[in-house]
Amino acid sequence: MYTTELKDRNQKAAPVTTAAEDPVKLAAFEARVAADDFIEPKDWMPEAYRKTLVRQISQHAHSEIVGMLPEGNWITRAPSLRRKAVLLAKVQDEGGHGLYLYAAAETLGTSRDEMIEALHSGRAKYSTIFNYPTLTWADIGAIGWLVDGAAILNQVPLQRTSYGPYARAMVRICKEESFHQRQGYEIMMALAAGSPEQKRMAQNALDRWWWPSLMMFGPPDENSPNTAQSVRWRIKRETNDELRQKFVDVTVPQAEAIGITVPDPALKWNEARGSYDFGAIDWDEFYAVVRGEGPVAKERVKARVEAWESGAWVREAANAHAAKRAHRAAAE
Ligand code: FAQ
Repeated sequence: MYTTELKDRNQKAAPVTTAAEDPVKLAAFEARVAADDFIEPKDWMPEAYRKTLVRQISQHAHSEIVGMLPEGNWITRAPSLRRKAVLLAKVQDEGGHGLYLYAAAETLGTSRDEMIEALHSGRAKYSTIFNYPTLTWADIGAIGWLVDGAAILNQVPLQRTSYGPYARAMVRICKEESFHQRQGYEIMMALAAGSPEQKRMAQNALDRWWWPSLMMFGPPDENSPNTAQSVRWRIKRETNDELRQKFVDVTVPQAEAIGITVPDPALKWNEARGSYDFGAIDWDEFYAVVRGEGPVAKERVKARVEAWESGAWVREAANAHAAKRAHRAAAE
């Protein structure tokens, strides 16, 4: 459904450096990025590049593990054994994505504990989309179809992001997200072709998840403080608005194909642009959710903190086991 296509972009932005940075090293770094070389953990990099990567990758990792919660809510209530097994596998995949991403961020010199602490204390962000509740089974379809669909469009270009460990983590993640998107769409197809009540459920889920899905791509380019520099460093390969437009163009025909309606009266095919025009996004809502005021934001962070605290014994046992093995190995 989605292809691994890339668009080469190099937006204009002033280089961000600190006074202490060696201009020769900086020039060599910029040249490697411009030549589409991957930057690796032990390579020299500007501090601002490192900082941007830690910010983006750790936020991405947090999104994956917080993103397990809305769907986890439906594992015990999935309508059949098959649906339950598939959903279990999907939620488990998201945990794996978090793991690869935390590991990629660690290669930049930040520790897992620091990142987790930032999430728990509210200093770190995670995607706004996971602060909305999953009210019906159709929401599980809508998340797979729309949320994973949006995530793939954002992540396919990241397979060519300039930082090697992040790019490589994305390859497997994209394959799995592709399966997730299809399973979500298949749930929506089944509901949309079901009883009138099931079809209403599918429509209602689309009504509630459509606009938050468009917000996932971040603020409009003119209000995105990080995009220009990140595109210049080839951390981001496409801008927020470019990806959002792609998402609308690919998703509207999918809704039409199963007979449900995108809740946007302003949505209209624009022949000249070869794209859909769409209505205004409620950016006040977006910023409120970013500030932690989403409908279930407190519940999400509380669930993560509780999982961390109740899992302390596992970390202690693993550490004790590792220490015992190290001690034995040293004695041999
Ligand atoms: N939510 O200047 P920009 C998934 C913040 S994974 C919250 O445009 P940037 C899989 C942004 O951090 C979903 N905050 O920032 C799954 C910045 O604040 P900061 C996550 C947002 O970084 C599916 C400020 O606004 N995907 O769904 C959001 O250049 C199903 C200004 O924004 C990724 O993280 C938002 N939606 O662009 C799992 C992909 N948007 O940090 C489970 C990688 C913006 O300066 C179930 N990340 N902000 O304080 C990216 O591509 C970028 O970081 C963007 C934001 C596009 C998210």
